[in-house]
Order: sequence, then C-alpha cells, then structure tokens
Amino acid sequence: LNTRLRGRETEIVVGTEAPLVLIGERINPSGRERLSESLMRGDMSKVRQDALAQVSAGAHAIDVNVSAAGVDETRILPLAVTAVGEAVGVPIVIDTSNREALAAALEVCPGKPLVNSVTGEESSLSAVLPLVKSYGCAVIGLCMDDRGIPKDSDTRLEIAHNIVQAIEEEGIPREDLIVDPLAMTVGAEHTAGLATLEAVRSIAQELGLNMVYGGSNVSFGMPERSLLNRTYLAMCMAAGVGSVIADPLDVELRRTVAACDLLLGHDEFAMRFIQRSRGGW
Ligand code: THG
Repeated sequence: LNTRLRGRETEIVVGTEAPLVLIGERINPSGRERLSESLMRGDMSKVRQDALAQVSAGAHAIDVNVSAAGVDETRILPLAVTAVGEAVGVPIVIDTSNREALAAALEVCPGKPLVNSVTGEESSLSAVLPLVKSYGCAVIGLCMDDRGIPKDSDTRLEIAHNIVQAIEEEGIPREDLIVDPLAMTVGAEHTAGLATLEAVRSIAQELGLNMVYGGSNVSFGMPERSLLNRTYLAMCMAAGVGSVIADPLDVELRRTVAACDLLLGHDEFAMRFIQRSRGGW
C-alpha cells in the first residue's frame, strides 16, 4: 500500500516497503518563542528559513502548524503554506484542527498535500473528509474519538477501523489514509510507549494501513529527548511505521533512520547508508 504525496517539485511515497518518510516538525510554535512572535506579526521569513533548513537536512515533507495564542490561524496558515511552497519543492503537511484555516490553506497549497488531521469523531469526519475528497489530497487519521485518546491498543485499532469505513464511504481511496496511533510521553505514563507500539503492530497486521506518528511526543518533559526519540523510532520502524513527524536537524535521528532503512531491507546495496556515512551525514 503506497500513499503518494506531491509538492511543487517532488513526489514522495509513504509505504511499508519504502524508506522512512521524514516530515519536518519545526514549523510549530509550541516551545518556540521566536517563531510564535514572527507568526503573530504575519512575518513569514522565519517560516521560509525553517522550511529550507529542514529540507537541506533531509526532510522529505514539511509539517506546517501555526497554532498559538494570538495567532489568527485562518489568516496565517495560508500565508505560511504559501511561504513554504515557495521556499521548498517538497510536499506540505497541513497541521491544524481549525476547519476554516484548513479550507483556506488547501485553497493555496501546491501539489497533493497531507491533511493533519481527522479524528474518529463524527463532527471531525463530516467536516474534514469532504475537503480531502474535493481537493484529492491524503489525510492523517488520529486514533482518538469523543472518548478521548485510548490507553489501550484495541480501542486505537477499533477507531482506525471506523476511520477507514468513513473515508471509503466518502469515496476517498484507502491508500490516501495514513493512520496515527498517537504517541504519548513516557514522562506521564511509563507504559505509553508500549501501548502505542502495540497499536502500530495491530494496525499493520489487521488493517495493513500506512502509519505516521509524532516522533518527539514520546519524550516530552524528559531528559535525553533525542535518545528516547530515536530509540522509539527504530522500534516503530521495525513494527511497520512508514513516516514520522520529527526534527530533521537531529543528526543522531538521521543516522538511526539510515541504519533502520538498511537493516529493514529498504536500502538496496546499502547505497544510501554508505553515501551518507561517507558524506559525514
Ligand atoms: N501527530 C500528528 N501531528 C502532530 C503530532 C502528532 N503535530 C504536532 C506534534 N504532534 C508533532 N510536532 C512536534 C513539534 C515539536 C515538538 C514536538 C512535536 C517539540 N518541540 C520542542 C518543545 O516543545 O520543547 C521545541 C523544539 C525546539 O525548540 O527546537 O518537542 O503526534 N499527526
């Protein structure tokens, strides 16, 4: 199963048999005061710079999230999406829970973007899926609904199943859904990593769907974040995750991705691993 995304210049494939797709997380004001301030002023220079830096480091797609107190998302998200589309040619991941902002961003977004995201709630499905259908894009389905984020993997699987049914009823092809099993921090609940990993395994086995997750979530509030993030990514890749929203400027993460791609048989003749090793990553 392959999910195709397109930017202004490049097309990428998310799939269980393909190398990991790294989606740059850095255009997100949470924890980034300077980005927040520039977004409040409607200044897109930092957004352009962050997009370029991430793609130069090896990001295959760019997540764009402008949600912060004092930012009018409906006005700013389309500006940010336009700025990223001009700065880089890779596919864009439109990260918002605001429907008006999503519609405005889709109107200006080049290529075939990934909508981040829809949940299993009826109100979310009925607002987001018609937009996904009419723009012909792909969508991330979060494994949560009106009951919140499930602690167990069975309920996550059940919600993923409900979302598949809803997208098929809407006439959206199955390959245009990427399921997010929802990674949570081990700082709040020490079994959170295990629960999400079990959800990854069962969604791969039972539904055979493509998956993505927030690669920095698992370490919120913890020391050694990079170590936790890259170790968890290796586990998730082995369990069948095809893409991650993470920090491409983290060189140790990039080394882990290259190693996992090779060890999982997704790097023929070890070409990319050897090339990157020679190039000093
Ligand atoms: N699933 C989906 N989308 C998502 C998430 C998810 N989008 C948002 C988030 N989770 C993924 N993105 C981030 C972006 C940044 C951080 C974590 C997740 C992060 N930032 C540092 C902080 O807040 O401390 C700041 C980094 C810096 O200063 O450079 O941790 O789960 N579908």
